[in-house]
Amino acid sequence: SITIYRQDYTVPPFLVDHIDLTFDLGPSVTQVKATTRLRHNPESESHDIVLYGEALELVKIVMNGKTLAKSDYATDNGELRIANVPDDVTLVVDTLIHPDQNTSLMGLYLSNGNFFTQCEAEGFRKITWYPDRPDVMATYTVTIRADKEKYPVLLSNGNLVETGDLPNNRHYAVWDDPFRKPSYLFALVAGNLVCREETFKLADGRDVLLQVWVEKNNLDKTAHAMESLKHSIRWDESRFGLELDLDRFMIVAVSDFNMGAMENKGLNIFNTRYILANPRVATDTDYANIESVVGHEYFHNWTGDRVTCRDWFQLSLKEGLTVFRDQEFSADLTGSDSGRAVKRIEDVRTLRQLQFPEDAGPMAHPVRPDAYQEINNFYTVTVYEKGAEVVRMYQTLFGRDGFRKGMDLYFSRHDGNAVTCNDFLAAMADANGRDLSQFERWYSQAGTPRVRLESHYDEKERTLTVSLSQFCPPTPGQTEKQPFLIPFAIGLLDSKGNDMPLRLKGGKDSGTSCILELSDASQTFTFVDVAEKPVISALRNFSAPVILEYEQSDDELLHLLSHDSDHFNRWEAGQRLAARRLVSLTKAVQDGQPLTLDTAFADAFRTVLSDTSLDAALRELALTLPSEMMVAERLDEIDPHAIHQARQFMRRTLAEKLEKEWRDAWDRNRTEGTYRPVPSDAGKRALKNLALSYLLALDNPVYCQMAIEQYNRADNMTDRLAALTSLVHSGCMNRHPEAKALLDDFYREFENEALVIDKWFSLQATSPHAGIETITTLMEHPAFTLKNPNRARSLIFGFCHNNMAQFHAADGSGYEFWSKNLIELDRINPQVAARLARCMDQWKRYIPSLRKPAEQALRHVSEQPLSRDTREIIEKTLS
Ligand code: DPP
Ligand code: ZN
Repeated sequence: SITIYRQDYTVPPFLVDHIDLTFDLGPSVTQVKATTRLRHNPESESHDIVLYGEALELVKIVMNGKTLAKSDYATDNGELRIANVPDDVTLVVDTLIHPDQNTSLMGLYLSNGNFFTQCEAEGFRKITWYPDRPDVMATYTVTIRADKEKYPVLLSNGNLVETGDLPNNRHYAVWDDPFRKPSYLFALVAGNLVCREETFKLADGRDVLLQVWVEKNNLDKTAHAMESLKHSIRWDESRFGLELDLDRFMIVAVSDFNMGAMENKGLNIFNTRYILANPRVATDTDYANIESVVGHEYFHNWTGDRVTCRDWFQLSLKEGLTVFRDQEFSADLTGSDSGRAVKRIEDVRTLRQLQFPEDAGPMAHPVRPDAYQEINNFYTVTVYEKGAEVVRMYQTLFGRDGFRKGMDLYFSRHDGNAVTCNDFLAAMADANGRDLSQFERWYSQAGTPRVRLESHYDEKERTLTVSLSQFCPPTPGQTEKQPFLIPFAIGLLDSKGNDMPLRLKGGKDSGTSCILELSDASQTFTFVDVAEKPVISALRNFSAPVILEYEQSDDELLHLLSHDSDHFNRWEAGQRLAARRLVSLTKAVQDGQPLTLDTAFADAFRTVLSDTSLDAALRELALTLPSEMMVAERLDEIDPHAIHQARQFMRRTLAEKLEKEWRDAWDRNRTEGTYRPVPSDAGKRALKNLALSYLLALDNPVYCQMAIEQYNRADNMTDRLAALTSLVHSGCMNRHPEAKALLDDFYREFENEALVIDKWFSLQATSPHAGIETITTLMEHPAFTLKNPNRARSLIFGFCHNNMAQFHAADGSGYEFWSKNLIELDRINPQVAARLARCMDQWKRYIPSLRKPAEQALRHVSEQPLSRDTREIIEKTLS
């Protein structure tokens, strides 16, 4: 495969002023006519027009009125080049495409008989030959013609300017988008859909039309998405002064979708999973995800659409920034400090669980990658979540106001343009009068930096010296790293647990929390007037995406767990206490030693569980043990079975020792009245359901019964699904026929709700009791299909990604299952397959007995004909 390098960027030889697109829609054949006005780019030395195309049937190309002969252009590897073209040209390109054969879900395709498009990153080239690159921005006029009965609704970006009837029961609609946009933001939807709509008043008094389009049977699941959209509009107005620039904003839900959602200008297209909700079918987590994804796509209207990326290496310019914005949006909407902390903890958990391993594995890449073979493979947690952490650090360094100044400058400089990560950095630097050249390393260097903390308290001088040093391990292609600029938030607790006033030597008072700026390989900071030996609260609120190496004693961690005013670090202290023990328990399992858990630890958990002054949501987070993946991250060699046993042991022991408290938590956190997906109620449900899952670890029929009753009485999906999941995952299900009947009951009840059936597959696929036979049986279920990404993910990814104990079966059957399905999926949908390929990222760290079958499975896959997407991942994983 060809590797594309960031350094090779050249400006487009021709720019597009306007494109006229006409679609004659048919499922097996669609005709596309593209009329493009091109103009030579004075910044380019080339006079060649370069168009990109894939899986297109070219009918003809007409340039300035003259039909081109085959000899007038050259085609090679998806490129069509017309050499030595005059400065101003009009190109008319006629192509045929075949939506019903398009299983990749890129370009124009069918889902449940309706037409949809997905063009990011390079899907537009599956619609017509075009300079399909983000730095070519044009206005669009789109005419859609289709059968009136089958496709009553015809949508595209911008404003609807004309509709009418055509012969043969066909009709048409014309849409005009006045905002210049790159082709990846183009969208078309045609089909039998209905919408919830509302007129909404913007801050400047303008009325806009908001619509959420779905299939008819889903109209009763659109209220939350609409509410979320209105909240998003208000929030962007008040926090960033950014207004909706259109008269009409549409969201469409589609069941077959590779990603979460897509920010096409004025016509966002969403995976149904991030739109549809009512209490019967959606969990609290679904509600929260919908709010954040609706926000995310809406916020892209400014950070992504109005200011877009110059090239795909700059992806994090829009994604890191927009993830940061959606994180802040969700945090602000909770309306409380503890709500903000809950959101922060969840986001950091995702980063550590998914991004840290990526940064330490074969696919490690900088937030702004230097090279790729297939750009779809770089829609990663590094670009998104680490990218968001990088943006957050500007805010940590400059404060909310300084950050806002930088944003304002960014828009005033770049509105309407395609720019780079460095342009964003420059806006932040200039608005705050600061040289940020060192900060740029966050974009260019891969890997998770490690920060080591050592401290010394001088009783006589009443000083505390804090030494920080940083080191970033090598990553593929980057052996040496330069020091990063790391904002390191710190606080000091006295023996009573109170925050101590901080004063740096030679500096002024810095309140009770301050940011140390670590910029050298190592640096020492001295605090003066420190009245007693403090307990250090380090890296408060996770002020930088680093791994902190600081050995604190159990006593110190227990002190932080009970008293830290920084909610994040209270949670962190509990996680560190638990992780430390999980690592030793794992070693004990491996050495055949007896497993024990100390009373001090159990007591600390008891105290948190019983502390009703703490929000239920925070308690739930604190009492959730680090995942198996997190434990694996702390070990040089991964022994999945030992890790699983260690964690199960800890869960069971905490269940036994805290049985009474878990019971109380289950009893006292029932929510009153009708279901509301608000943070306070959701937190209670989370704690109650965590308690239930601990109690079920006790294998006591009383608790099985309790779960069965919760299932039967539940008036919402959160409680119902939690009860069912606990029954299945605890093994209760296998011992009690009454419980077993519930799985079938659940299926029958929700047979017509695709998203709930996904949950049904996934809860079984992730069960520690689900061996390869269970999974194989599920694969044969009539409701299973590889073609629908959500369904494929629920079962196959559920098993391969989220069922560590079973996927890593000693006989290699899990890996064989993986390779077989990967190969099959790759023929259908390369983008989704390449995600599945990532399950083996860590194979070189497995224990030797697993490394062999893992390598065999990888080699087997690499010997097959593969898509560019999957090939890139497999080769990097093996190298
Ligand atoms: N740009 C989309 C998103 O992250 C993904 N295609 O919002
Ligand atoms: Zn995005």
